[in-house]
Amino acid sequence: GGPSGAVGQVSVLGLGDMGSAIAKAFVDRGYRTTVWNRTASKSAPLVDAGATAAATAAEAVAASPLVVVCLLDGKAVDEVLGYVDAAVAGKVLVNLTSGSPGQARANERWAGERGAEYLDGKIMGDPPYVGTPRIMFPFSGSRRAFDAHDSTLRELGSVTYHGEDAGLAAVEFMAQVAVGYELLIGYLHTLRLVQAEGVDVVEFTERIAGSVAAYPPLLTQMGKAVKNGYYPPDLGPLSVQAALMDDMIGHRESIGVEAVRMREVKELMDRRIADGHGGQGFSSLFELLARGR
Ligand code: FVH
Repeated sequence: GGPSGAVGQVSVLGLGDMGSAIAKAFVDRGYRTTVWNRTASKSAPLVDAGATAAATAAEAVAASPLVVVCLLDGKAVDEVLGYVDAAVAGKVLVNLTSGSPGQARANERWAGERGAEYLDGKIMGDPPYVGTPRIMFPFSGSRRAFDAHDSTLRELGSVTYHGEDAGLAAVEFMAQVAVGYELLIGYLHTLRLVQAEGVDVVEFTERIAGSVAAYPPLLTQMGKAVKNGYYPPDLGPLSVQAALMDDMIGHRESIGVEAVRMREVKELMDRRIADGHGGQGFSSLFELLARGR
């Protein structure tokens, strides 16, 4: 450990549910941790655990070579960094706040102008999992800064590095969350069908959870098809799939369950077939999505 016996020094700005969990993880692992929060009372539990509370955000930034920011949103980050300003010189600034790739790139420019290095990170998981492999932290930005501090960052959970473009962690986060939401809205919508037919939704869910576990090889195959622009008949030829989709739409609507997304998929299939690609698979719909409507 370092001079104070600490394994390292880190400052954490923002002690909400997530920020507090992050600060606590560092304290518990022997880091000399300085904390700051707009509402100062939230630092009390961390001070009890061994952290040092800074009176201002600038003091917290000055206290450590590595500064982790975990606030509500980009607006909060802009506000807090606004009154930290030049104190970031020479620091590695790690922003874990949710936000867009554009916000991350703007933050990196802001840091660079003040002589700081910038890492953007996103958090896929909830506070109780901080410090376990169950929570994922994609990072992007300064490779040097990441290499210098990755052992500290890895204390928080499963860490991946996505490249020097500071926006790439946000890209990864938004894409991962988007796939999740797209899958989950389809699942919820299908529960409406299952329930309408008098099937127990919990028992159905246990079965579908098993089915979804078989999807990774299919996703891998479809990813390669999209990358190569060569579309084997995954899930069968579109000409066969389109007939099935008609049946599924007809059934759903016959029991009063809307089929809004299925109708969108069917329209894409019909267009792809009309373009002469009825022998290709579901992944070939990407060609229409790539061109937009
Ligand atoms: N909590 C979760 O499960 C999710 C998991 C995935 C990632 N998200 C993101 O993590 C960021 C922080 O989320 P959080 O859960 O810690 O959020 P809160 O508990 O609401 O704490 C918000 C903190 O932000 C401070 N704050 C808000 N506005 C300002 C501002 N204008 N100036 C300074 N600080 C601000 C707030 O301070 P206070 O209200 O205690 O004074 C909290 O410290 C977030 O991006 C999630 O999307 C969490």
